[in-house]
Amino acid sequence: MLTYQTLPSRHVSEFAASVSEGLLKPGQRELPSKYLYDEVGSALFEAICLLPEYGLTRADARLRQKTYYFPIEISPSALAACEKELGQIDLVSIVGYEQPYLEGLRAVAQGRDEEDHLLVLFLGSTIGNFDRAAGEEFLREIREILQTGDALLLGTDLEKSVETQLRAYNDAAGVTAAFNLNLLARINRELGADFDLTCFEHEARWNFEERRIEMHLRSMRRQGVKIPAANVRVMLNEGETIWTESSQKYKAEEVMGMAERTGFRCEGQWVDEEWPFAGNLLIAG
Ligand code: AVI
Repeated sequence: MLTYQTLPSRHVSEFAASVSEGLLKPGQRELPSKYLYDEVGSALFEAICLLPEYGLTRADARLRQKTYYFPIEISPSALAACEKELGQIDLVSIVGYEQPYLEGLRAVAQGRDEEDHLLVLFLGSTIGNFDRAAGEEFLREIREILQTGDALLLGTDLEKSVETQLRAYNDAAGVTAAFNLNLLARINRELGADFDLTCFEHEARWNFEERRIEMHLRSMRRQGVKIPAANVRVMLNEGETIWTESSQKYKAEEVMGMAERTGFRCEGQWVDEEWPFAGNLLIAG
């Protein structure tokens, strides 16, 4: 008997439609990386941030200073954890927005007083999870919401040795593998699918042309999968992969170019000494 978790039907049908579209795509099959972050995925991502191989988060934190915070987050568990953690810090007032980023930012911007200036934080190199063109478009949309003189502090992971980058996305303890495989487990839980997780393996690749890490799930044998809530059946060949996430890596000067093309000027750039990662202070021009 199939048991589905009860979720709002709009959520299930959007998820099912994305899964169906991605898995039936000709050529490279794909699942959108935003679905990696359910409750389990968000907890695993927290664990990833503590891994010795994954230097991004510590680099980001080392470059950061105390600030007031309006967290915008689609994962309710991540938002609650953030409010709980930061709510205890003196002089930090927190109002959480459980919304997609740009919607939340619009709401914050609309609620401000005329004389208030906004400092927008987009940290942890989350921009890297968009492909380069979409990343620029995202910056452009942020710029449209801001007023001249507002600021955006943007975290961007920088290119480093391929070996180090691959280790960051294929850690020895297997946390990133669990994070990636949880996407299939989520499809099983929420869409009643029958992915056999023991027949897939996590793979991290460096794409030299696009300068990004790609996470894939490799089918270890020829196998069929049913996803009832998406009305989909897929046959996967042995060795075929499903592409689940990309993390673009940047050159420091490339970020300045992106800023200029999207209506910002780069006022400051701080690069961490232990892990090439840049905190970029962009001012809306
Ligand atoms: C959220 N994002 C910036 C992480 C990254 O590095 O692309 C997600 C992640 N995927 C695997 N490890 C971490």
